[in-house]
Amino acid sequence: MITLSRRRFLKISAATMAAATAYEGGNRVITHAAEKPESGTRTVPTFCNICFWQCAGIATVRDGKLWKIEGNPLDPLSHGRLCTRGTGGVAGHDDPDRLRTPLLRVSERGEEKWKAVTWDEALNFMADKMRKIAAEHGPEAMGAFIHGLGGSFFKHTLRAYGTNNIVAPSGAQCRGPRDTGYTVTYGDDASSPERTDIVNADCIVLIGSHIGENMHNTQVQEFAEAVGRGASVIVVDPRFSVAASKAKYYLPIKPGTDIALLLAWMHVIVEEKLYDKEYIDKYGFGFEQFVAEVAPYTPEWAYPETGIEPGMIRATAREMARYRPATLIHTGRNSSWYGDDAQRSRAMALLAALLGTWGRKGGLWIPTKMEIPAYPHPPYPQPKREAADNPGNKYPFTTESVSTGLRDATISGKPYPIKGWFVYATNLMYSLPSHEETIRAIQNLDLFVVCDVSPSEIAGWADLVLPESIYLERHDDLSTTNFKTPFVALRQPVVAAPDDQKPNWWIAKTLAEKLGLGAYYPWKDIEEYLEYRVRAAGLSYGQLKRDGVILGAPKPVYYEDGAPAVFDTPSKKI
Ligand SMILES: Nc1nc2c(c(=O)[nH]1)N[C@H]1C(S)=C(S)[C@@H](COP(=O)(O)OP(=O)(O)OC[C@H]3O[C@@H](n4cnc5c(=O)[nH]c(N)nc54)[C@H](O)[C@@H]3O)O[C@H]1N2
Ligand SMILES: Nc1nc2c(c(=O)[nH]1)N[C@H]1C(S)=C(S)[C@@H](COP(=O)(O)OP(=O)(O)OC[C@H]3O[C@@H](n4cnc5c(=O)[nH]c(N)nc54)[C@H](O)[C@@H]3O)O[C@H]1N2
Ligand code: SF4
Ligand SMILES: [Mo]
Repeated sequence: MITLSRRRFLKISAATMAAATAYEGGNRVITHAAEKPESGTRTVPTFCNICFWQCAGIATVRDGKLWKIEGNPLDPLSHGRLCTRGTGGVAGHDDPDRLRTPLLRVSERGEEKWKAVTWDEALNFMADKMRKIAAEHGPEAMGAFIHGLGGSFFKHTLRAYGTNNIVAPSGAQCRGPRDTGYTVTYGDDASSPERTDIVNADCIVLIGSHIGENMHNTQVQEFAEAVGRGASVIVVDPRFSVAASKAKYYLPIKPGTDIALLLAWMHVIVEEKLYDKEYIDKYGFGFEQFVAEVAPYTPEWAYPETGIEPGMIRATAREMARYRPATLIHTGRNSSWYGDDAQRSRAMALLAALLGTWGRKGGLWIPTKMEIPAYPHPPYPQPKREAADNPGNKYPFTTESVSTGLRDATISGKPYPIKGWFVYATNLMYSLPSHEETIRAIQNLDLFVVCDVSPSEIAGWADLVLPESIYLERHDDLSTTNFKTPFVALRQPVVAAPDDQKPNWWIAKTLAEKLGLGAYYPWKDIEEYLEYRVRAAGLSYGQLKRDGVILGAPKPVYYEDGAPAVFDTPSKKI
């Protein structure tokens, strides 16, 4: 087995850096010759990037040094409180291990020998190789693995170049099966952040979701509140999680047997007629077939499967029904677990429907979003071949790209060869199953570029490593995430990047210009882009810069308040 040596990579990149710039260690203060060192305290609103939740925060700089970040009280996600990872985010700025300058490999892949190069050299190298790949194999032969909001400008450049082979961990590695399960049931997915009305729920069912440990800020705050007011909590987890320690009912299930429990719960709810008949009559389709399907799955049948006693299965089914529709069947998030995950999520979605909780207060709200027009750009060229990650629609129900599928295509050369990889903010060596297969795929590439903030394991394999400035040193695209309240948040630089790191938008734009695709970036700098978009939505950019967050007019999020009950399924019903 080929092992990864992050420590060696670190050593080399640090040695390269020593030659490239004089780095003075952890507490470097940036001063430009003519300027006086900054003194006093100032605050800058921005939003967090340590996870995808995008909580808005306010960062403080004291005497020119990044000091701390706290929640922005205007933010409906954080309510002025960040999680411990979010408050720790400032450490990224002074991280002595961070990448500092573009690095070009000077040896074989897998051997870690690098030279520091300028951005011009780095992006010329990348653009030349991308042109060659497009000429020899077509632009679709360039693939990308991109995680998070910071990748949006790279996606733009890659689409302008002509490839549709852009994948993300959200599909095969994270919430893909869940969103498939909910989409086949309701015609819409579980959303991100999840549409979970924890704050209004009287009964909360956590099936493989360890709120508190997974740190999703809004959910943790709402869960603490719900526990405080005595909501009934049912936790199903093989492991005694923190959430389990707060539960009224804790069901230590055998791993991988959730579907058996879910079928038995639904059996009890149907048999004892505890379901929401009115809701099912109005929105449901195929209820008779459903009743017949769950008939054999008694709690006695589920007991040896799950290890949960029949009495406990009945008691918890009744508890859920007792509080409906304010019973929240939490959708979970990461669901790429055992291979039956989409069906497991589908069963959870159906349980929620049986209790009439989708679109209901205390259940699963209907997301709203601030609509912000895009900055106009020429249309993308139409790729000549279908995306390589899901050939022949092998996974017909997936709502996301398939990251392992792009890797398979790179190994097999089928449905066509993939010759370039661009990897942004995802550490494939650890997060994609089987790093042996990832290494095999990498050996087939003509170009392999990684953009990261730190010398990740995957960066150790790249031909070219692009160092990004951390989120507290850059602008990004606007945050207009799905939520109960429409809002927009701005990320803006708090401090300058300490070395030769650059923001994603600058790298993506400069690369596009070198590829002759400058027409896709008709703006001079990111603020021109952001200001255009904010104004086009009828909002004030000045206000957004000052406050960090602008709330939109509230929209109904429950059916009873007028949220539209639309199901984009073949039957137009649940
Ligand atoms: N601290 C921290 N927080 C994070 C992340 C992180 O890396 N660190 N990652 C973020 C990301 S990307 C995501 S997607 C989320 C993931 O967070 P979650 O969506 O909560 O998912 P998991 O962490 O995969 O697992 C949740 C729980 O499922 C339990 N479990 C395992 N097998 C079974 C089973 O067969 N049945 C049942 N019922 N339970 C089972 C586990 O014991 C665990 O407690 O967390 C996010 N938050
Ligand atoms: N065995 C196992 N595998 C899993 C999971 C599991 O529970 N167990 N969880 C799965 C899930 S749910 C997910 S979402 C995936 C997540 O897997 P990944 O997508 O790999 O996410 P992270 O591990 O957070 O790695 C993020 C990378 O981005 C870099 N980074 C951080 N900030 C920035 C930035 O601002 N700019 C740039 N350019 N880079 C940045 C970090 O240095 C790091 O190298 O893993 C999946 N894989
Ligand atoms: S949940 Fe924590 S890490 Fe994630 S965006 Fe919010 S504060 Fe940052
Ligand atoms: Mo995830």
